[in-house]
Amino acid sequence: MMNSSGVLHKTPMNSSEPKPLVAVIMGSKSDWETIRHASETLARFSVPHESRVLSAHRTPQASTEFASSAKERGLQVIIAAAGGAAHLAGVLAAHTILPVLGVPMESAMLRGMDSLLSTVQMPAGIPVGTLAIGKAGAINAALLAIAILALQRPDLHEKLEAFRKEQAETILNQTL
Ligand code: RP5
Repeated sequence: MMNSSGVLHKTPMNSSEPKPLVAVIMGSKSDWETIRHASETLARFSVPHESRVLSAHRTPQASTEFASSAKERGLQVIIAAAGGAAHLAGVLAAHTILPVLGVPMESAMLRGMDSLLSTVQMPAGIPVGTLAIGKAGAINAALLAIAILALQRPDLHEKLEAFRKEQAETILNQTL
């Protein structure tokens, strides 16, 4: 879990908290400012989730161990955010059959095109569902994770319907 000040926790702070269904993994703490929007969206829908830093390159063993045990820990969807040589989502996907949603981070040098291409161009057989670069991708990864959970959870389906309705009404009521 990661608290509001960005401090990372590997496990829920309180053992009475529900087990996380979604993991929000990021390649660096520097990604938090963007990927926190995924965490906030999951929280808005009251979806239990955990957030932590794991790097395909800097912590390769911990990354593969996390993905290999994710399903048995009760996780149902993994969101993976990384920038630059963004191999995190692909590496996690290689070690689990859970759905992995990749969010390319906007990089300083190439504005996220490097992140996008290295996340999206997976070889056939190991899928990563890749979202947009940056904040929109972070929010949509969470919404897609919720939609996946909603296939078995009518309460989440209803919340998604309500969210869409509210979003449309907000736009239609805008004044210029
Ligand atoms: C990637 O390198 C991370 O996902 C991050 O987007 C980027 C830069 O990381 P830092 O150098 O800020 O830790 O692995």
